[in-house]
Amino acid sequence: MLYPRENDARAVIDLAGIWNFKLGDDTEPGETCAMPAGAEPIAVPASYNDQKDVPEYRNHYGFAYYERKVRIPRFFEGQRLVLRLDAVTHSAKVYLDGRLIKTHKGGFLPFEVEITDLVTTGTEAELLIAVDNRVNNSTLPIGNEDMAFFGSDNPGVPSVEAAKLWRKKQNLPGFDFFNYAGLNRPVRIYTTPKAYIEDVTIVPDIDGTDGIVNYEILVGGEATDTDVQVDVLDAEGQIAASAVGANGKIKVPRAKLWNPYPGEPYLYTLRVVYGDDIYEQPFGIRTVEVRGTQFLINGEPFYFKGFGKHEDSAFHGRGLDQCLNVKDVNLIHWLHANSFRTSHYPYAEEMYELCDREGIVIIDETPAVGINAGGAKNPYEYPILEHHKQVLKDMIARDKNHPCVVMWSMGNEPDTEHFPEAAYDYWHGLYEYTHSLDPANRPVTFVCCQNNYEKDIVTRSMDVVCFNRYYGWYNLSGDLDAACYALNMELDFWEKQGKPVMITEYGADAVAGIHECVPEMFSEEYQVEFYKRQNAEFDKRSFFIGEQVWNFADFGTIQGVMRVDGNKKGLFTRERRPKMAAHYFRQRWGEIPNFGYK
Ligand code: BDP
Repeated sequence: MLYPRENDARAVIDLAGIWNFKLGDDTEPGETCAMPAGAEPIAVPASYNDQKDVPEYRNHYGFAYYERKVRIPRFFEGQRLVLRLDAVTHSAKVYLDGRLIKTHKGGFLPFEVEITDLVTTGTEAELLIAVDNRVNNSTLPIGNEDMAFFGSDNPGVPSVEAAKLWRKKQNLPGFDFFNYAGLNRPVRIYTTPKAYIEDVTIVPDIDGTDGIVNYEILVGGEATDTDVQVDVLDAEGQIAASAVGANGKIKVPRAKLWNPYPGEPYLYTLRVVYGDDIYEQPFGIRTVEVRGTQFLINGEPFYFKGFGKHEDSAFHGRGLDQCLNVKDVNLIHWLHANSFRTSHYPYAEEMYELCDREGIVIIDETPAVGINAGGAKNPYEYPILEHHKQVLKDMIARDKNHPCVVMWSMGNEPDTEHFPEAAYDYWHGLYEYTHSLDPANRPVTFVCCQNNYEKDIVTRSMDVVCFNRYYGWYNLSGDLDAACYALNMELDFWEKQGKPVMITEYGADAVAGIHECVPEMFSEEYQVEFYKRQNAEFDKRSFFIGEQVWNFADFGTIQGVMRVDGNKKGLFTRERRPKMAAHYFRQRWGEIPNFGYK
């Protein structure tokens, strides 16, 4: 799906601003819907939860209603009009003048609906969006209504069933990040001519010093007799190569490659013209490949230095915050890091555009988190497979052209121990499906859970082994000697699989400001020691291709006995102040090159 861009042929109306808002309940609205009375102001895009300090906003369960008027200017007459919603978390029902025009499931990917025939230019229409924040065993991420992951649902009385009678209905997510909801990303209306460019796919390659641009253009709408014209523009806007036709292969002589920062992340633009329509798609010329135990970018062995992140900040919740994104990218540069994983859902498209431009490498992850009931039941019996496939399809359709995206992560920490065969069938099937979806055939992985890796038969079948481990924190707590011993046992195991291996989460909570001479858990010193000791082990292993710490910054979580004011495993606080560990990594990563370290 193309990102909405303005140009000589297309206009975009951004519906950001203050909307009318009203909390509902878990009753699903039907084919028609009116805005409930008593609306309150709400900012869009942003999560609603922290915009008003009442428990009803914070802990809401069910539908919430967003409403505003939209007016399509008269001079848009004759254009095709599309309403695009970038992320409605977790599901949406969209109404225009009270009539249902679109439903969508999944809170982290865009969807759109053509409204050309549903609105009259020069008059006002009412846009109403009903947003459902509930998570359950059929959504991604998973919420398990019988068992909270980080909260406690044990009422302390003999009958859990009885307790349910007086317990308020609530989301019990199978993940620790706060269940921020609402219109988290932009809502826009864009125009195209009636005959339009529907999709652009670019698969770059390198041939000696030349760049190869394989492209495919999909067109839609009214038939025209004009052909598709494509130009490759260099960073100065000069034409570097051209072609005619809806698909083909273009050679860019002496191409400049896209390289991770501090290398140059050079960007070209594919300018597509079809009849009256124009679309300009930025792209980079670079290759990605797994060979033996190495992960190659442009043929060179790359070492991942970075983190798992979250889209999370005060007031905005999970709402798009461009200022924070720029700040984070600059902090990533400050740390001499080169990569992150979009744990645990695809991020806003604006962040990928920034990372293309700034040369930051992304492992792109779906919201498939929480497929794990700790062995209590087989999570592969949850009705999620079709939705998971849809999410993979939509994520790849959205992100396939980004040079920053080098690998797909199908999900995070599922159960692979208690139902190993079911896990294999589920994840390996999806692995093949994901490969079939990506025209550029990037490496595919998922992130293995902190469970018994010997029983797990699926992680070893991925292109890259990605594992999360908390030796010295959740297990062997406070004992870094034992932690290193266990880590080495595990590294010995992974070494035998003959795959590139990286750690995608490890870390210790550290409350900024707690200092100790003898490092103990929750102090900044312990967090540094934890990393120093384990990094020293990683450095001894040649098949080990990267370290991504958990987490870039402290983040908001569900309340529960495991968390004091959120998850504190950040290198930075939630306000982006560095902890000692940030300074430690800045030094370490400054000495580790992007290429050729292993
Ligand atoms: C891992 C999860 C991550 C959590 C982390 C933690 O992948 O989302 O935040 O543990 O507990 O299991 O800090």
